[in-house]
Amino acid sequence: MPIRALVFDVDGTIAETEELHRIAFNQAFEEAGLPWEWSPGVYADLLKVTGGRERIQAYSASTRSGAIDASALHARKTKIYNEQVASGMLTLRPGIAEIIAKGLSHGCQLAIATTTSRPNVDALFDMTLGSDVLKQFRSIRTGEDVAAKKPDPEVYLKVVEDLGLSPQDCLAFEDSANGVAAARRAGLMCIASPATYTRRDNLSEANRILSSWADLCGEALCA
Ligand code: XBP
Ligand code: MG
Repeated sequence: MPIRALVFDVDGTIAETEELHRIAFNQAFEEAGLPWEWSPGVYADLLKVTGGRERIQAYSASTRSGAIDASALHARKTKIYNEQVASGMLTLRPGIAEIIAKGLSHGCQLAIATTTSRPNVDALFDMTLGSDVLKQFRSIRTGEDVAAKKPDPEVYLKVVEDLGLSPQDCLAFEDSANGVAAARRAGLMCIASPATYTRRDNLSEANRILSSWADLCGEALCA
């Protein structure tokens, strides 16, 4: 079956973003006067809960902290994260720019299926491939567009519907077990390559696992 669309996760797949997310969460907690500091080890466990607001809620419930405004904390965290990204603190994972360029030159549709918030996607592209490249993505579905985040397939199903294709026509790029599960449950083929924070995830549901996206660079990806 020829592949007609490449669908990209963002965090951990396009770039190693999670350390910056962690720092932004901690800064938002400090500003709010909360005695919370997520270490890298704690954060790796917390990543099982997808979505920053949901992560804050889950952590708050586990520490029985009483009432907190998770939405306000998350909005502040998003602002801090955007400022950090805008100051040039992220680079793309090796091979990603080449895969996107190849998809475009072969007439393949491009799309994004992510749990993160839309401003974070815009900020990342602004500082790396540029907003003109992002404009060439036919569908961009983010955490704001879904009722249930990954591993629920909703975000992938929305992308496939936007593209007017069958799931079997689409190839997903993911770095985490939750992301692979979402893509596979939606019926997409999935290639996975673990990021630093997801290196211990079980990615065996993926059709193929790579140590680096650069391993794909010599291959034809789409029809
Ligand atoms: C990544 C996430 C996100 C980020 C934080 O999942 O779970 O929640 O950690 O982003 P995926 P927000 O790579 O599957 O999209 O704070 O914007 O939610
Ligand atoms: Mg990811």
